[in-house]
Amino acid sequence: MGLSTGLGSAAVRATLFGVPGSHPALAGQLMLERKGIEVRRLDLVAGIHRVMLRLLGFPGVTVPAVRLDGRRLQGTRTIALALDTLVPSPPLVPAEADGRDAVLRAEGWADEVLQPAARRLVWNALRRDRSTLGSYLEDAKLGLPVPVATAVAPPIIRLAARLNRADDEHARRDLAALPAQLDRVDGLLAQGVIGGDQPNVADYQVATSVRLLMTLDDLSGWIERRPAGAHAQAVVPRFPGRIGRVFPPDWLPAAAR
Ligand SMILES: N[C@@H](CCC(=O)N[C@@H](CS)C(=O)NCC(=O)O)C(=O)O
Repeated sequence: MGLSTGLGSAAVRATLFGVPGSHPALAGQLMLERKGIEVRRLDLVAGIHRVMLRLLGFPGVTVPAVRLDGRRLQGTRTIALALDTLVPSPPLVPAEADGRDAVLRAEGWADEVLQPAARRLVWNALRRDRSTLGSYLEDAKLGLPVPVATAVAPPIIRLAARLNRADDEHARRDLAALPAQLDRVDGLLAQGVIGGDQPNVADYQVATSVRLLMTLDDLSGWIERRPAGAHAQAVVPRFPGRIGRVFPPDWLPAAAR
C-alpha cells in the first residue's frame, strides 16, 4: 500500500543496520515500523561494526544506522526527527501543546544516561557469563550461524566491554544508580510523558533500555514488578536475550537481591 508521505506516495522501505541485541537499533526499528515503513534489518558484528559502518558510507560509528530513500541517517534521535519530517503521521515527537518539551527531555535523558548504563551492565554481565550469549542472537540477521557467532564471541565481548567502559567500577555504580533511574521512568509514566495511547520517541528510547535490563536475571523480577517493567513489555513485546545471575548480591539494589 502506498503511504502519503514527504517522500511521495510510493511504498517506503528502509535498510536498518544494527548489532544483535542492540536496544537503540530496536528503538530505530520500532520507530520505522510505527511509520508504516518496511524495514530490512541487517546485523553487523559488534565492535567490528565501526569499520563496516564507515565502509557503508555512514559518518559515525554507532547503530542504528539507516538507509532510507538514498539518505543515510544515524542515531535514534536523528532518525526520529527525520522520520517525522518524512512521514508526519503518526508523530514520534508530539506537538508543543501535547508536551513536546517534556518528551524531548525524557528522550535526551534516556539516550544519554539510561541507554549507556543498560549497555555497560549487559557487556559486563557477558564478561562474567557468556554461556547464554546465543539467546541474544535469536532474532539477529547476522548472516552467520549462531554456533559460529558464539564461537568467535570471546574477543568480541572483551573488545565491546572495553569500548563501552563496561568495567566493574562502572557496573557497580550503574547498579547503584538504577533505583533512582527506574523511579524516574515510573515518574514519567505517572505524569503521562510516556505510556500514552500513541507511543512517542521517549517511549521507544526508554522501553528498549528497560527491556535490555530485563534480560538480566539479577534485575528482571524486580523490574517486572514496577510500572517501568510493564511499560517496557507493552512497548517492546519481544526482546530476546537472557543472562543468569552474575553480579555479587551486595552490588544489586536491595529490592532485587
Ligand atoms: N545513543 C546513540 C548511540 C547508540 C549506540 O551507542 N549504539 C551502540 C550499540 S548498542 C553502538 O553502536 N556502539 C558502537 C560503538 O560505540 O562502538 C543512539 O541512540 O543512536
